[in-house]
Amino acid sequence: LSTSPIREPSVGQMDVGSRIKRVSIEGNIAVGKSTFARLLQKAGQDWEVIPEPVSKWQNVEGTSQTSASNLLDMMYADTPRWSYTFQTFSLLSRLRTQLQPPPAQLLHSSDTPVQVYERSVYSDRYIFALTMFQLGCINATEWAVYQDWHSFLLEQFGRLVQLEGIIYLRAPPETCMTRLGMRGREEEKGVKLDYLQKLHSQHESWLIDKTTVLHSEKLKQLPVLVLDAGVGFEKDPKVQEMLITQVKGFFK
Ligand code: TTP
Repeated sequence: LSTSPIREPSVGQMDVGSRIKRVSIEGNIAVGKSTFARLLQKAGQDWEVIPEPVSKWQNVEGTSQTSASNLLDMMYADTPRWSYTFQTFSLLSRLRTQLQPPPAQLLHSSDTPVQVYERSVYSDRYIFALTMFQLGCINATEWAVYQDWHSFLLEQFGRLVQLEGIIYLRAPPETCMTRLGMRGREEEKGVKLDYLQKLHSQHESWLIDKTTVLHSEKLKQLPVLVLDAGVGFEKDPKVQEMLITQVKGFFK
């Protein structure tokens, strides 16, 4: 287990407007973001985890005329038809969840309160929507409309969900493929290794090589903590402790 040799400023060195620091956990599908988020929650009372609203995507509320639908399933079953709709909805549901006011105990905590997001509005755009556009599953018009929505929503609300850092759980796509198979989420049955490889390269371009063209310079300068998630950490207390120590160092 090791961290990346890339040296970044720590979160604590950043000029933070509020006492609460916001950090997102990024990484490939099935790398273990939720497991890691739960670990963080257990390790620090001043850390609140905001889970990803996957269940909302699996159960989009119906109206009096329509029944509920599973948009995640629809997206995997007919990707070119549903990717744009999926990305627009995931952006909306994520923003709505992340805009909820923090619990009072977090605001009044004496230490450094941290909100941990599972993914962010940035991975929505620069990992998934961009990949779908590059694969031809979102057309040029849909991509333009999506980006327009994204930029507008961030102009309006970005300040309230602004990140001070990113934790990148990095693992080979083959490892993620194995973990994805083990968890057996019904909708993901058709996911192939080459899709995970593409998403992996997208994470690398954004968070390691910094070659993704981002909408803001500030975003490019966010500190990134790279953690090796290739080693299974779910059941190994020693590995967990090592990872937590690295995260605590990042917050100093
Ligand atoms: P992930 O956000 O990768 O969540 P996960 O449950 O795989 O995370 P982990 O196992 O690391 O805890 O993706 C959830 C599902 O939604 C996955 O099938 C990919 C899909 N998805 C998209 O297609 N587009 C998106 O923008 C997002 C955020 C997810």
